[in-house]
Amino acid sequence: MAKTNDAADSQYDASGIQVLKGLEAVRKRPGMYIGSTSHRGLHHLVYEVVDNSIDEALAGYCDAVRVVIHADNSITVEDNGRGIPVDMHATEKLPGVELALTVLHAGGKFDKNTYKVSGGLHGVGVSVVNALSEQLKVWVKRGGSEHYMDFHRGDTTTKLKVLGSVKPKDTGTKVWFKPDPQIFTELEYDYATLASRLRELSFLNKGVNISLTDERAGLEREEVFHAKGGLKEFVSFLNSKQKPLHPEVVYFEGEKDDIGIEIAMQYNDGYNETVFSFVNNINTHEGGTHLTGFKSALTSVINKHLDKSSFAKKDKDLKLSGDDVREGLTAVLSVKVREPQFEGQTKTKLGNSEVESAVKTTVNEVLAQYLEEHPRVANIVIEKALSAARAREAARKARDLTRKKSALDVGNLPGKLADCSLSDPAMCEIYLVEGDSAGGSAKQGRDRMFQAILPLRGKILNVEKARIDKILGNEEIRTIITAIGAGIKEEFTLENVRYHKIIIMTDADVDGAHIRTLLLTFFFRQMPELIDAGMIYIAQPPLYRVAKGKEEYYAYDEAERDAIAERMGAGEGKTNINLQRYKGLGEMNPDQLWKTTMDPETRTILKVTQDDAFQANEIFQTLMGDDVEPRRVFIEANAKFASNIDI
Ligand code: 0RA
Repeated sequence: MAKTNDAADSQYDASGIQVLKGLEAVRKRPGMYIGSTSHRGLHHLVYEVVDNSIDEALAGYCDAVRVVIHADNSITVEDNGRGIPVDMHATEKLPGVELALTVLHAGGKFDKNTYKVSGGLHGVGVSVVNALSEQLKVWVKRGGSEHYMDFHRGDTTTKLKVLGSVKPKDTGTKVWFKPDPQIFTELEYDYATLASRLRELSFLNKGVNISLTDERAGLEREEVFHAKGGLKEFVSFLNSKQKPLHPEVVYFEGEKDDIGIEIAMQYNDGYNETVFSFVNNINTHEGGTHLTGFKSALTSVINKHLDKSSFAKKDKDLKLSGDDVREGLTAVLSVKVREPQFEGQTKTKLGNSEVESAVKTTVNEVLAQYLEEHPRVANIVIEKALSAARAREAARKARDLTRKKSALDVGNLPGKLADCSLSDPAMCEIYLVEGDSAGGSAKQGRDRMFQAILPLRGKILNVEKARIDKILGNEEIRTIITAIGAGIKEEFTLENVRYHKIIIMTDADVDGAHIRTLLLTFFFRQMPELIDAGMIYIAQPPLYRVAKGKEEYYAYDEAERDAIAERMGAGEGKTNINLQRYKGLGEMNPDQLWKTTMDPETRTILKVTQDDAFQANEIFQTLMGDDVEPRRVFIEANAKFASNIDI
């Protein structure tokens, strides 16, 4: 590692973090480079290396990537690209491969033009993986030789050497690394998490073979991801649990103004919109200009087609909204942009304005022509959008009839809501509480200054299977929307959210897990911006109370309970220890609920984040779709919900 031992915090001056050179900075502030040092960051290491291989594929030099999870949770990533350069860099006096692995951001330095759009959410390069690995080894086949070197926590331990000769056309890079336990709090790789991202990459990079092998004892398995049809296969995969309305996936691939554009779409008979967008293989959760261009073109093309068609007479008063034309739509949009600007809460929103017009023009042209040439598909799409519009219209009329003000208007706060006194949303939180009795305790126990309580009775509607009119017809859901105050879907406005912490508090049993999942599904589908903004939380009520006389402690799992009991002398045969298992929130009195679960000084709340929208979508489909059995099995096995919904 570069010698920057004097690089302390004082060096973080106004001119920015660039002051710290070398990998010391990465080890000091790993979170800044890979986001987290737990599950997410651990997996990010693999993506960082794989992204480099995929870049080789994008540049046209690589068509196979192999990923192996070894028995000790170390990782190998191997590709058949050109191999990292091994020649001496003229000024830095180090071989290219050593530069790439020991200097921050060295990746593109020596090859800016051919090295394509470069993925990697943080774009940090393989040197970061090196810095955060206890050990890293690299083999490069290039120019007829196999080269090797290794590292320890970012420091070179074996200088570049030649191992032997290979056929000159046999080229590629193999990286093996072992994540550093000094850095990571989580060291176990999750096969499903890696598989999901690698599958996604194979869809996004047509024709590249990506294999994943798990060598860990008891977990042995292997999969090969390969999509000849690219996004077309992606959409078929996403729709595999749905009933498509037309057999063929609408597909387009091309280039405009130096921007690569690939789009695939297909309608199903459900009511959800599943539109994923990517920029340079990065999932743009928060959308951006490419998605805006796509959506506005879709709405306008379909409306234009409606005007021209024979539908126009009977539905001429209906104007299809964006939500209408996207009901039941599964689509993936992938663009390749040379200098992407990422913005937004999670830096996953594309800012480049030129991309909007390129995508819009392209979709306008291509889709209009497609609808002309495929009248049967066009009719199906328009029927679907019209029926969505009619449902929306009916829902609106029903609302207008039953009350003067819209039910979703904040002027009409629900009676069940015990609101807080403060009005600055940044200071305020709302607890969505399962059941009236726990709701009552929460109301008494809360700090009414900043904590609002909304008790929810019984199960809320499963939005995965319902259409907007039914969703809005459900009282529990309407109450939640009104209390939050920011609308849903297209009309959702983050600035109007009335509480910056929305905390789901359910019982620690199967029913509680189900209600929590229903609520998360609702937020995921109707207000995904809340998740991106990091405003959804899950309360952590204790499972046990351990008491002896006036002393009482709360435990959040069995191990903690036993440790506390041990400390109180359970092992010495003391019998006056009282162990209570809480079956529901209602068993706690207001004071206990405050102390254990609501007091910001002492409580733990888990923030709901969404690592992988694609995997989350699949999970919600499985959990909330028509099949009851997989849902039951999943919920019983995962009281803590799903591993990728990093809660
Ligand atoms: C810098 C320049 C070139 C390739 C690479 C890096 C490269 C890095 C990795 C990491 C994993 N696999 C990789 N494959 C390639 C361009 C080399 C050239 O100009 O020939």
